[in-house]
Amino acid sequence: MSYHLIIGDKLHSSWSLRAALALDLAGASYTEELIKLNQPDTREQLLKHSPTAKVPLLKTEHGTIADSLAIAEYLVERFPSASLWPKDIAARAQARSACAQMHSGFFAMRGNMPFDLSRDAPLSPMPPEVKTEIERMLALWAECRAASNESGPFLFGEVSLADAFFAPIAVRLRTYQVELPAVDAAYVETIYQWPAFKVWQKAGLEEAGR
Ligand SMILES: N[C@@H](CCC(=O)N[C@@H](CS)C(=O)NCC(=O)O)C(=O)O
Repeated sequence: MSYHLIIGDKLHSSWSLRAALALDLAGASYTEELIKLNQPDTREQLLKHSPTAKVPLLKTEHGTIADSLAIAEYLVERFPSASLWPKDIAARAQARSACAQMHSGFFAMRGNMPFDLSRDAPLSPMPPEVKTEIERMLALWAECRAASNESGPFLFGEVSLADAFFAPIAVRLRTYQVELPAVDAAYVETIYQWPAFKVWQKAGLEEAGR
């Protein structure tokens, strides 16, 4: 079965990036269709595929799946041998919890630090609620590391869906030049060295004419 992923601009669509990384982790073969966001006809184009009018969308033999988290869980079912979540049940529970927190929260960071792969400038001034959320994010990442018994540079040791969900945060921390403790700076670098991320980043920067 081949899948068809509908995404927004790679430069700007953080939720699309999560789904693409999840597909890469699964080892799924898929085709890709990019709908430019913030255009006069964006909504019309998106509505052709889903009443959500949002990306990412994954077209499958089981219908069109809307929402990055639902896409991720579908891939977990379809590619059981890919171990998309950590193998240990406690780590897996914490990985799911962390992704759900990302999915339903961190609105100050998301709102004040729009995702832009080409950015290289601090957020100035940084609103206190953003600072608080960055601190909470780094604490959450520490909770992930503490819950893992695997070794490796990713949040739960070996790469997992958690890293797909937090890759856009790594991008925000780097592109907004947030000063980080060494362990978090190393994690951001790990994301930037992830081959699937590099492919996306290159395409995103090309969209920006870089
Ligand atoms: N909760 C959704 C969020 C999807 C979302 O907000 N996507 C944005 C792009 S990153 C979108 O499609 N916006 C529609 C628009 O800009 O017109 C998910 O996890 O997939």
